[in-house]
Amino acid sequence: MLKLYSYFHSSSAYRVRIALNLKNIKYRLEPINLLKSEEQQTRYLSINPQGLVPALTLPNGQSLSQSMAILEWLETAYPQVPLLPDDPMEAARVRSLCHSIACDIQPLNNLRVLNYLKGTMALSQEQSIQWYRHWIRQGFEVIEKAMIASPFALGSEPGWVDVLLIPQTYNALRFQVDLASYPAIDQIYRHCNGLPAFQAAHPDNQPDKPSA
Ligand SMILES: N[C@@H](CCC(=O)N[C@@H](CS)C(=O)NCC(=O)O)C(=O)O
Repeated sequence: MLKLYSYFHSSSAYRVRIALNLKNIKYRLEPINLLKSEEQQTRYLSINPQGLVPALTLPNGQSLSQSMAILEWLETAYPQVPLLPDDPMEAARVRSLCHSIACDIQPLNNLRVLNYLKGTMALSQEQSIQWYRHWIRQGFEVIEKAMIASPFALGSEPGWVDVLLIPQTYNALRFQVDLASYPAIDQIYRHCNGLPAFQAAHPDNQPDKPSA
């Protein structure tokens, strides 16, 4: 069985959880506690030398890292429920939107970046939160304008844009970014969160979520 190394709050792991669920692929969850720096322990570094979640291991022992590479592999290995359009131009547009989240928002707000800002750069908690919101708002301004379909980002079926947008919107709400300025994103978020594949991937429903 596939094993997904995941942390309940990790938006990158959340993407892969959604994609696996949408494709009805069974997997075993292997929690990696980022708050205990388990991603830096030797055992995990042998699976992903970058020390980031997610990672996916195959039954033959091979491992994959980087959520976008994992999503690409899932499209090839499990094509039955496609999450990317067939048309090359449409698929490129989807990748472009996804990269605007995966390359231009999330890396600026990653835990190690926030720790560096608060530690080495001596930013206050409030300043680091402003930083976090700034990059989400800047990204969402553009993504909002590209959301011209419903109920999913690209129309009647879920796809990669939803797979990336829902975790990023969850993070926006965690940091009190008001979605009133992004009504299309808000609508897609609400719609997806009503569906079993997205619910099962939600941070609140992960076995490694600490009990209150
Ligand atoms: N580009 C990577 C990003 C992975 C990433 O940043 N993971 C975060 C959680 S969302 C992480 O493991 N952070 C641990 C750390 O910063 O030490 C991907 O898409 O998989």
